[in-house]
Amino acid sequence: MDQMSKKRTAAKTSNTWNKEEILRDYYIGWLSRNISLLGRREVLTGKAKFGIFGDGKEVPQLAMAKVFRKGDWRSGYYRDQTFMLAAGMMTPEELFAQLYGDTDLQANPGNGGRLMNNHFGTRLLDEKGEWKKQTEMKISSCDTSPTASQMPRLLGLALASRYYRQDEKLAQSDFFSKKGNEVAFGTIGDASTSEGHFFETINAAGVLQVPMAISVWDDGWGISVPNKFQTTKGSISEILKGFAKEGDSNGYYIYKASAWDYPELLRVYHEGVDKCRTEHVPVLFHITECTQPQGHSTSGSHERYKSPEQLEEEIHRDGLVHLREWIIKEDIAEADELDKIEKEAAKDAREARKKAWKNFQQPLLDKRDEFIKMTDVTTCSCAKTKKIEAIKSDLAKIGEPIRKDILSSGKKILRLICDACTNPENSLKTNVTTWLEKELAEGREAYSSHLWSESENAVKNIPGIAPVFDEKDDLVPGREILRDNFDKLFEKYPELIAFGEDVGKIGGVNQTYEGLQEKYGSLRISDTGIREATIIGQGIGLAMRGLRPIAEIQYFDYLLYALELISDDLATLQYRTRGGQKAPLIISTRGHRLEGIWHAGSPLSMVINSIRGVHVAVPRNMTQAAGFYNTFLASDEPALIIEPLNGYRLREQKPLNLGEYRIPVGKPETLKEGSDLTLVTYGSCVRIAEDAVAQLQEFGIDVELIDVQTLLPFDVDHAIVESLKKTNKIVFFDEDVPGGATSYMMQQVIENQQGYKYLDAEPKTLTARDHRAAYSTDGDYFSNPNAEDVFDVVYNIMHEYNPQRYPKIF
Ligand SMILES: Cc1ncc(C[n+]2csc(CCOP(=O)(O)OP(=O)(O)O)c2C)c(N)n1
Ligand SMILES: [Mg+2]
Repeated sequence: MDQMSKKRTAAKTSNTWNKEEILRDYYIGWLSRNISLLGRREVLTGKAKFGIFGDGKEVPQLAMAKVFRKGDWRSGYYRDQTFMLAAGMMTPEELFAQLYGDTDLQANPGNGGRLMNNHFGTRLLDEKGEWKKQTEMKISSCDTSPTASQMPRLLGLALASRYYRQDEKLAQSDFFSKKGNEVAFGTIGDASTSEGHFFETINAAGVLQVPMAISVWDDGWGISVPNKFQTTKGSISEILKGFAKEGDSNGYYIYKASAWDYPELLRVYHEGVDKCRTEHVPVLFHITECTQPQGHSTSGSHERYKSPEQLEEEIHRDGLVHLREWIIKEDIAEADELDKIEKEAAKDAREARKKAWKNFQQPLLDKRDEFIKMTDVTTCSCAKTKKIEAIKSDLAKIGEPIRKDILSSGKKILRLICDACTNPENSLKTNVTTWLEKELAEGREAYSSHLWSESENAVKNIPGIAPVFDEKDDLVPGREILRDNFDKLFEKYPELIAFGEDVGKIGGVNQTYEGLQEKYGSLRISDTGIREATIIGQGIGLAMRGLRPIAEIQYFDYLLYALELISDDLATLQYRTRGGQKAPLIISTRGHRLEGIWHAGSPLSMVINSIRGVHVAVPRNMTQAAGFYNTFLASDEPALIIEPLNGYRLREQKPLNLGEYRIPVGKPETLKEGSDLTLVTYGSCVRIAEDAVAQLQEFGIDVELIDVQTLLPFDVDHAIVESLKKTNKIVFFDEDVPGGATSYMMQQVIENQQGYKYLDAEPKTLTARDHRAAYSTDGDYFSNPNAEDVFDVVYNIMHEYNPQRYPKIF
């Protein structure tokens, strides 16, 4: 650490306190407090929908901000507003803009109105969706609301510093890191430490020894539930003592300090973060005696569960009050000067509120006025009917109109316009329709963009490159195709890393990374503990810092442990930041058709309905699987690739252009053309379908077999409906539950692609049973659909269609 920043951190030079800096802290503390107080009022008076604030946690955050440098990361929660102000990462106006849900990205850059207030996120991407230089920014990864969901991501953010320090090639650039000197700061409430994600992360970071600095803001409560019901012995630092580093052991530096003790907080943050940064040892700061001057959030009042004595005691414990007393006691400033600062802070908070509100409201008022003016036409008498006038006057009376008020008035007016209103020039109908179209498009941009990447490297822009084969080559086991393809990829992408349970030393349970750890080192191909949630968090954090992780979940069924993060964090990241952040993580797993309840690998509807925003590829063999890795690595988006579990030993022709060929995403492949019926499936079910199709052919039924290849996105060019136009009959087949992924496919084809227009027979789904798959071959037979079931379903449709030609068999 250089001398200058040492001075800054200590706020003290040769035993004299740096007055200017301390008074600045005092000002920011009070500015933040006033924002909390005003913010709550904004909700109570109806200007904002919900509010949660940082009051009572100001002082420790002032200390944390002092040791937070450019290139550092935060992964925290809604209490950190003082930190964000003190670190210069947010302005007071932006805090209010968030509270109102302002969709103006200039005013509310973190998320453009998509998230409730105090969910902090730095814009890491430029307008084109490309990375900005991370070492020149102080960065907050964008918050998520589920308690402790910030923790697994934090692990990856911290771990990235290790890669940038220890990998020679990566250490050469200073774009994402300066030789791994960045600390990832985590914050969490005392009650949220009860979550599994917290403990899993703590353990993993202790094993990995990463520069992670976690602060627990301990106010003794998780909404209305006190500490004693949350934490054994009522103290997180007490029970984490076993994690403390001892001598040469791995582990943590653990600090405990009171939230009102400013000089001590400066000391512990300075010392702890310094060690964390230089030694790459994780640090835990247990900050006790935080308060909640206004209770938990605007959703309730703490008078309901805190006794009058407890409420009174909190007032005396207030960190800002103690800071004031300390400043006076240390002779740094006198009471008058502090009074002035407090007044100034209150005034600045009020002004910020006013400006942010005007910025938010004025465009809406203008929109409303413009709308009313635009409806004021005289070309047709219907424009002046009583009903329409009433709608307009109701709209004009709304003091604080929002988009919804205006649009809903527009739609209601449209219903009342007479049919004669066809004059294209300035007729009410034309005006209102044009207005609605424009406003709805604007609303879609504000609220529905960036579920998927909109950059040049979006998956949809990555064209396919066909695999090339030498017909003379022998067939090889499928796993070798994956292994040799990975080999090419590790060579091609220095930032590529892979990890998971058993991935390192033995190269994966199916040996798809065989020999690669020896070749590329144990940093790039590594084993992890059994900890699915943090395997995913590790991947998210690493991907956000410019690395290209493949995080392996050993079996698809175990993805459930990590689903919360994939759904809440990974899938929403681009969306919730409106294109401000991304994590191009590839999740690799294997599924379909092994045996028993927890290895069936088939509950696809579990993912397709919860992780929109992540691509889902369901390759039928390893050639296709390898091609998907190649495609997704060329893109900047997250993906889940489910390798077909029973295909590792099956022999396939090995492509010559490994690492290069790319399977296009969202493009089904027709594996066999046919004229009688379209059979749609994916993954390992393709092989069963092929068997059934051959059996059906013997009975004169010519099936067209389509492998959808990816479920998200699904058939982007609407190829399946083209098949249906020819066959007029369709079956959707998989081994998910009834109403699962087959119903999704059916909705896509019958409704989205308008397939219903071409049906000559009832469209059918063929699925597994409602229960999970039982053990053994017979268990599978009675749980999952098999080739005979496919035969029966298809044959019976043909029988219904033409009973003479296809007499009933079964
Ligand atoms: C997974 C999950 N469960 C429940 C909630 C609802 N919730 C929001 S905050 C909160 C209490 C958190 O308390 P603590 O971690 O001590 O933080 P504090 O608000 O006291 O700073 C709860 C239960 C949630 N957001 N996520
Ligand atoms: Mg708490």
